[in-house]
Amino acid sequence: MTGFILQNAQIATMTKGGADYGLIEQGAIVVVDGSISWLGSAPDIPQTFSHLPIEDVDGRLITPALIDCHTHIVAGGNRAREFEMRLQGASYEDIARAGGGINATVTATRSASNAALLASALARVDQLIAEGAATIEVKSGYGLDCETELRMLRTARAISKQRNIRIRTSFLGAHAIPADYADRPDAYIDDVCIPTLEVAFREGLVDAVDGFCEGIAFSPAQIRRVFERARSLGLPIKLHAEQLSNLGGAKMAAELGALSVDHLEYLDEEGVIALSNAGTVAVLLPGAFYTLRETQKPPVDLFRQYGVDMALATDCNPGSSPLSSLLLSMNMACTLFRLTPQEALAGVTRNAARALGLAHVGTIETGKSAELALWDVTHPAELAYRMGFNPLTRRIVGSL
Ligand code: DI6
Ligand code: FE
Repeated sequence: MTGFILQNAQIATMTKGGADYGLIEQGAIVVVDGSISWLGSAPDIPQTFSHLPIEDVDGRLITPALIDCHTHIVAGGNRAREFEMRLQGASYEDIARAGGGINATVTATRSASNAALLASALARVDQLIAEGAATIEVKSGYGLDCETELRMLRTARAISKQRNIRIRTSFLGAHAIPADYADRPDAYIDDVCIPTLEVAFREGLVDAVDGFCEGIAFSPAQIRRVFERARSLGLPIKLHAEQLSNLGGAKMAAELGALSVDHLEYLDEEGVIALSNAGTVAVLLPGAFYTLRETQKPPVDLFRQYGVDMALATDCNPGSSPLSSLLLSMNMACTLFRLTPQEALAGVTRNAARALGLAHVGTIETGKSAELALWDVTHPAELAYRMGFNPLTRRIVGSL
């Protein structure tokens, strides 16, 4: 048995029901073979661990390693030109309808080499790792043809061969209607999206299935067909829903047992109740809200009232959220959506794990994987409070 003890720590366990971050002051964590074997007050460390090396962390804060549960981190090119166009008055939807937006990134992704796709993704992944992330969800959806969707998913898997990070992939074939199917979204779903899902699944490239349910993308009925195929393959589902308008996508996804529904600015109370009944996580994406200068806020008070767990993610993508900082996402969620710093930290740890269906990470508890972040702060609220400052001392991800 190999292991070590971290002691003289302030531990934000983030366990459910734990009052105020589940804090343990003057705490110790015993890590054996990559798992948390014990945690508590330093004087109580059991004798059986007395042979393990001890590291004094000088009163620093330990949290679960961070989890980014919604990214489009594999993508070709960038859309800085659209940023300029929006500053001159064009809306995100205007640009999408004129053939820009997601379809502009589709063109760039199709023409990018595998090496270029991986290199640009790794630059963004490294930013997240530098902030203590140990798990990143990565979506396809900028291929919209079989070959490029598979290349995106293989690139996502390749990230975890290059870096010490867990990657969870989501197949997002139903992200946008490609130009060659412009007026035939149903044909795209039947002829491209579902067959590509089947091929990707057989190659072991898919951990979950996502979609974009919106006026500029797919209807709930179209997404439902993709989800029914996903479920018959035994794959979990999640959905971009109610970002720009309320089409009822979140309710449909929740009724099919979705792990999460994401964005949700336009979700109504009926939708919130559907999430609550299904135990579906609400993933908030303040980077997209900020970038698009949205004014409609997600229904945070209703999520609290109905006990819907809120996760937070970067939505790292070249169009609506060119953001690769979870710490800044936390700050934005507090300032823009009025989350508490504790809710923000739960959003990138415990609830982000739930949004990905991962039971063994996201909190600091006996038996869970020892995936930890060590911070040079005196109180956990500091993580959400600062902007553009990274107090990470170290990431501990022994078991990955
Ligand atoms: N919603 C988003 O925020 C991203 N995808 C989606 O369905 C945006 C993707 C992009 O603009 O490239
Ligand atoms: Fe997204």
